[in-house]
Amino acid sequence: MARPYNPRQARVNRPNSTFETQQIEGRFVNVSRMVQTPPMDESSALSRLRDLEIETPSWGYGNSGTRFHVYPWPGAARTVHERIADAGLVHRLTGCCPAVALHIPWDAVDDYPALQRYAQEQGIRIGAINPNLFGSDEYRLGSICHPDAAIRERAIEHCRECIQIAEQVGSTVISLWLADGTNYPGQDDLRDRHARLLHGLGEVYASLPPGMRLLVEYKFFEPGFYSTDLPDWGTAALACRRLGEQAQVLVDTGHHPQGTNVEQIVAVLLAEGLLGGFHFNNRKYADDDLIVGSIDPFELFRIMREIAHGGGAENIAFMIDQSHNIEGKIDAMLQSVMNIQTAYAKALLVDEQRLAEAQAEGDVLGAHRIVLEAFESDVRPLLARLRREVGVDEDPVAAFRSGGFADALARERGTASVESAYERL
Ligand code: RM4
Ligand code: MN
Ligand code: MN
Repeated sequence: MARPYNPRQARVNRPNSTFETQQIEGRFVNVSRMVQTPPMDESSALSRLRDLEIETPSWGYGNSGTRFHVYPWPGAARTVHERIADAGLVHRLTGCCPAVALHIPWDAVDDYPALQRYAQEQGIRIGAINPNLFGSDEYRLGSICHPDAAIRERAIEHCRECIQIAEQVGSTVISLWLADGTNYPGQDDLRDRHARLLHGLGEVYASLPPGMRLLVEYKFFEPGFYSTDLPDWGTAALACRRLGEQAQVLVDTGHHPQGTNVEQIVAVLLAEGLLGGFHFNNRKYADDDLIVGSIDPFELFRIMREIAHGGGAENIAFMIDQSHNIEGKIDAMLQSVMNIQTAYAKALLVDEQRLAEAQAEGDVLGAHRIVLEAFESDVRPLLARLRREVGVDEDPVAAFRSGGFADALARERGTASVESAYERL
């Protein structure tokens, strides 16, 4: 039997919604972003592309591997200074990566202002500071959700230390991912863990200076295989709502179960003013941290379409979070950066006017074709023009490959041998 007709439900989010429903919606969502915009011309697309800044991760420049083996890469960065230097090279080759994210204590130094000066010498700045709440024996049962209050306090203290580091290097973003979780049903009390989570995040939030944001990252599994304490965007959003305006959600594109509609999460977080930033990478099965857009470029396009369409991109931190097991680090980072630009350029070409009309007319496949048209456009000439205008090579990967950089780094740094956790036993 057909469900009874509910006029309010039928009107929600339709262009002809009544004043009453608009008011109800307006309390929660930013209705102004629904205003139609004309199709974008090339120079507007270029200026939006020029504004797109991508932050690369220090940990993406070093050797990394799986639990089976770490294959060393000739010339891979070994120290924080080498990681920053590589991020600087990526910026020189692409013209759009002016910041590098740090992971503490992986990138810990004694003198942070000196490290910031070093980054400046490399032509970049230090971006998000990532507290590391998993790389120490005491975190076996969690960090800020640990059953022992003394460990929880140490974890919170580490976050406070990271806030101070951020202040010293002039960064305005703390990017927090918790490895907290459990492996077996019954291992710990889920509601108690949630309470500890909110308390711990509250303590960290209270230490933020004005103007600094706390980006809360979620992940549905790993290293916890039964539960993680921040498993999804909903839990992260609930926490951020409680914390206040300086807390926003960080979407790592590899942190969802198979088949999740990531662009819809992005759309809702944008509408709610809760999208703080991204960790871009690509996945096939798990948290694979592969090159952005390498497995599913259409998903990347759909995500960037929400950014292009929604506006407000200036407040979003576009960060890469990937690690490379069998490939060259800098080459991989360049390919990720270029893939993000490609997806964004295509997303900017969606004919919003025609799409809104097709949607209003209920032209299901007409609307779909308009989105596909943009995805199928060849944006290489547009990106070549962008790169010429910012003074870099039209193909940064080709420039890296032919520029002798890899050989020079391999000569200078050699090939470090790295052992995996198993091999150390
Ligand atoms: C996690 C998560 C974090 C990253 C670590 C290294 O899976 O994505 O953002 O800092 O890996
Ligand atoms: Mn991440
Ligand atoms: Mn991850």
